[in-house]
Amino acid sequence: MASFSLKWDDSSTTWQVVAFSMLSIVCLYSCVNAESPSDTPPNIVFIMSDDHAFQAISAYGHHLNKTPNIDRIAKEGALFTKGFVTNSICAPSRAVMLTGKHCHINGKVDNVQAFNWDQDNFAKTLQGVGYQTALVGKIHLDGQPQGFDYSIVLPGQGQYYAPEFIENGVKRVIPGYITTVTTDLALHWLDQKRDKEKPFLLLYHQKAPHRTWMPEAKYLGLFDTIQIEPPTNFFDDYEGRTAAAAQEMSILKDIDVVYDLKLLDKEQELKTRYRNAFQLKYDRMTDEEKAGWDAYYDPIIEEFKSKDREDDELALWKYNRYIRDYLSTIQSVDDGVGAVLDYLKDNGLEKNTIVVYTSDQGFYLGEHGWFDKRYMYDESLRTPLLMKYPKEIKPGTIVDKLVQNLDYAPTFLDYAGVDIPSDIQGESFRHLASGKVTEWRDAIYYSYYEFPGEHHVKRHYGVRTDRYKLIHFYYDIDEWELYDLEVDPMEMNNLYANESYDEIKQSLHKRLEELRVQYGDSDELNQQNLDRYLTAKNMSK
Ligand code: SGN
Ligand code: CA
Repeated sequence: MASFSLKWDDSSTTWQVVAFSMLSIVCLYSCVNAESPSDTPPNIVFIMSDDHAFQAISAYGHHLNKTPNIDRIAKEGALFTKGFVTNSICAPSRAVMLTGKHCHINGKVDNVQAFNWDQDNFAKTLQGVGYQTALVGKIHLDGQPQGFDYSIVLPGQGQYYAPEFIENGVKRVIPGYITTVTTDLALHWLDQKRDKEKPFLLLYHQKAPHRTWMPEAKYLGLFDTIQIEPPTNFFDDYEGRTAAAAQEMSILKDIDVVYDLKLLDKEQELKTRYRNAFQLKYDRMTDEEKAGWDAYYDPIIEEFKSKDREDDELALWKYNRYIRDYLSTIQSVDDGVGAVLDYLKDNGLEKNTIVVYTSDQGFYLGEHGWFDKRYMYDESLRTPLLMKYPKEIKPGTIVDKLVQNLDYAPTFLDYAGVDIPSDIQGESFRHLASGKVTEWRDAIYYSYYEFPGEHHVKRHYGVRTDRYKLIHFYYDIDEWELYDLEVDPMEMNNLYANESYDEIKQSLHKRLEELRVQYGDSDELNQQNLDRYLTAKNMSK
C-alpha cells in the first residue's frame, strides 16, 4: 500500500509533499478507500440551499417530508437545534457567511446594495494557504466572486428551468433543471476540475426551494395523496403585533395563484399581477418538459376554476398547493446531497471531509399564515444546520447552543488550522460539534433592513437568548415586542407591556445594548444604511 503524508509548513504556508511512494498523488486522492493521514487538513463541502425551512427536514423531527440524504449528515455527525442567521434574507446572509462579520460591518445589509468582494473572506484565506476552492450555484452577490479558483454561479436569483450560469465570468445557459444541473456541476468539479493534490473547499449552493417553487418533472405530484394540515397559528390575527400585521406575505392574500401556484390557464382567464412573469419562466421549458408540466397542472387548474372557494377554505387550498410544490423542490435538493455524499464515500474522501448542510435563512411554511422570511420570529431567524466530520464529530451529536451564520468562517478556518483574523465577529463552533462544551455566548444579535421593500417587513433589530426575545421595529413605527419562547414558542403573545416581565425586559434591553456595542452597531449606522438603501432604490429620504 502506498503511503504518503502532506505536512503543513508554517513558514511558507504551502502544502509540501513529504513522502510518497510509487503512486502519484492524483491517484492517492482519488483511489477508492484511500485514507488521509490524520494530520491532513480537512476538505470542506459547504452545502447551502435557499429558503429551506428546518420544518422541512425530517432530521428535525417534523413529518412534512422525508429528506434521507440530508438526514444522513446529522446521523453521521451533528444536528444543531439552535442555528440562526443575523439577518434573514439571502444576499446579506451569504455576505455574513463569507466574511464572518455582521451586515453593518461587511456593508451588505440588504438585497439591493452592492457587495464589496475586495474585503477578506474565508475562501480567500483558505486559498491563500493552499486550498483549492470552488463556488457552484447561487451566491446572489453581484460581481466576480473572489477567493475561488473556479466559480460557476447564477446571475441573481437564477431560473428553475434552462438556468443561466456565469462560469468564471462568462455567461451560458445550461439545459435542464437547476437543482440537478447544479449538482452535476459540483460533482464535475470534484471529479474532473479540482487539483487533487490540494485540500479543497467546495461551496455547493442550490437555488431551491426558493420562490416560485417549480418542481423537477419526476417529483410533480409527490405530495398530492395527503391533505397537509397547516400550523396551529395559520389563522393568526396579529393582535398586539403591529409590524406582523403590516406584512405582505400572506398565503391567503399575497400569494399569486398563477406565479406562485402555477395556475397558468390556457384561456388566460386568471389575470393576476405576476402572470406574465410566470409565463416567462414556463416558456424556458422544452416541449417535453411543458407536456409533463401541463399533464400535471392542467387538471388542477380546471378543478380550481370549477369551484368557488372563499376565506378559510381558499386559504387552506392555497396552503396545500404552496406546500406541495415547495416540498417537491426539496426532494431534488436531497437527491443532490445524496449524490455528493456518495461521491465522497466512493472516492475515499469521506473521513477527511467536513460536510455542512444549511440554508441562507429559515422560511414560513404557513406559520402566522405566511410564506417568505425576513422577520426575527423563530421560523425565519432559525436555519437548518447539520454537520459531519468523522474524525471529530460523533454520530448522533446534538448541539443546542446558540450559533449563527456569523460563525461559519471562523469555524472553517479553525478546522483548517489557520489563525482566525481578529476582526472576524463570529466564533468557531468546532468544539461544540466535538461535544466539548465550554463557555459560549448567551445571546445573539439580529438586524433586518430591507424596508420599504417587497413583502413589507419593517426594519427591526433585537436580541434572542435561549428563552427570551426582544425586538424593536423602527423607521415608520416605534414598537417593541417581547416573547417568552418557553411558554409561547409560536410568538403569538407580545409581553412587552406585561408588568410581570419587567425585570426580564430590563435585562434584555441591557443585553441588547451590550451586543450592539460589542458588534459595533448603532442608531447612527442604521441611519446611514437607511440613507444608502433609499438612494440605491431611488426613493426620497
Ligand atoms: C424575490 C422573491 C421574494 C423574496 C426575495 C428575496 N420574489 O424577490 O419573494 O422575498 O426574492 O429572497 S420573486 O417573485 O422574485 O420570487 S432571497 O432569498 O433571495 O432573499
Ligand atoms: Ca433565501
